[in-house]
Amino acid sequence: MEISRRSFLLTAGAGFVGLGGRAWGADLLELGASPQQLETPLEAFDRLHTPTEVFFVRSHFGPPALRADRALEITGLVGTSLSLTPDDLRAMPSATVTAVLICAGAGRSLYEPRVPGVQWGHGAMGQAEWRGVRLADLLAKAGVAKEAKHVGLRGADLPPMPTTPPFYRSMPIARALDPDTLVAYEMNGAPLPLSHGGPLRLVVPGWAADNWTKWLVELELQKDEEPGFYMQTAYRMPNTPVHPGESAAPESTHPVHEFPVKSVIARPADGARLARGRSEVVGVAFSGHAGIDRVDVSADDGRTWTGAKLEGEAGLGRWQVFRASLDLEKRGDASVLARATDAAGNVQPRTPTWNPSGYFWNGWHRVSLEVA
Ligand SMILES: Nc1nc2c(c(=O)[nH]1)N[C@H]1C(S)=C(S)[C@@H](COP(=O)(O)O)O[C@H]1N2
Ligand SMILES: [Mo]
Repeated sequence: MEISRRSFLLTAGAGFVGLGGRAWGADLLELGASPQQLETPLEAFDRLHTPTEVFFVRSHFGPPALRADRALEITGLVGTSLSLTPDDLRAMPSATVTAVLICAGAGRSLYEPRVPGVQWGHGAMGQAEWRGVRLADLLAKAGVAKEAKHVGLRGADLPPMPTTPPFYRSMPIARALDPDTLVAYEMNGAPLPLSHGGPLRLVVPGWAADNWTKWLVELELQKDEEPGFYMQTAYRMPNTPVHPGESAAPESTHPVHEFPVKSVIARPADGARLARGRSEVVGVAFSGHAGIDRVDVSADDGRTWTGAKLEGEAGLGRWQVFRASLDLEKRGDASVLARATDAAGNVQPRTPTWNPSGYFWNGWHRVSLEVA
């Protein structure tokens, strides 16, 4: 794996301007070039909204051509098939949610033994304010037939070869009707950039990013789950732990939906050299099951913990910033850990259970330091 620190200017966002035009000490990290896989530098995880310029980018085949007026078709088991342009959506009542977008493979590189796939560190995540139309409103407009149990989700991006399966997904109708499920056209107050699925993408707070279809062109109301590789094979977890080298039978797996409770430290940075004394620890914490209840930090490998202060609104699939002060008394090597607990009682584990696709790594985040 090669990580370069070249500058990647993404399409227009919230116009974050730093000294000398440079907004961040570190730019997006390139984990793949074709298609682009870009990871957010951890220093950005000290705030409620991740600036669009440093928001991670991932897709299976790369973006389709930019077409700001690309229509969305609503088809299948509906009263009336619809074709709606982004302007049609903008003319409808809008809804706004602040929610975490996290790749199911975030943290994959930390599993031992290693699992094939993009070797993400902690940066395959971000939180944005998403604005769009409730999917429930669109479905009501089309009129959903009783037999419809799933919504097929298709994007405009196509695989490189006809033999490669397309990234077609579906979601159960109940999740589609959740008032927080949106078809978004804005991210952080600006039109959704192409790299993040513009003009239209799905927003599914609390669920992993594979459910957040980008470049959305078709919603098909159907009886069954979408067939094909990206539903039946990929994005599934074993129901009971399997050992490295083993695989689970498809019927003893479940789809990757709610992401587990997790926290990530933005500061101090791994490898930092700090002066002896009190040091501030800042980061973000979230869960796909419930709001965050508490975050604790430790400077003694988890023997004792200190409660952190939480900032922002608590909510399922929404991150809060945590802040704590730790006394680093001894000179030499040190490390700081963070551990989040959600309101449903889920506690971030020291090490998560290994799984064959390396999904949902949510172990305690450890940063190693030198105290001088
Ligand atoms: N149409 C389409 N949507 C997609 C994908 C894709 O390949 N094609 N990748 C998914 C995955 S795996 C991730 S992690 C997120 C990444 O969203 P981002 O690039 O806005 O961060 O998009 C999701 N939506
Ligand atoms: Mo992903």
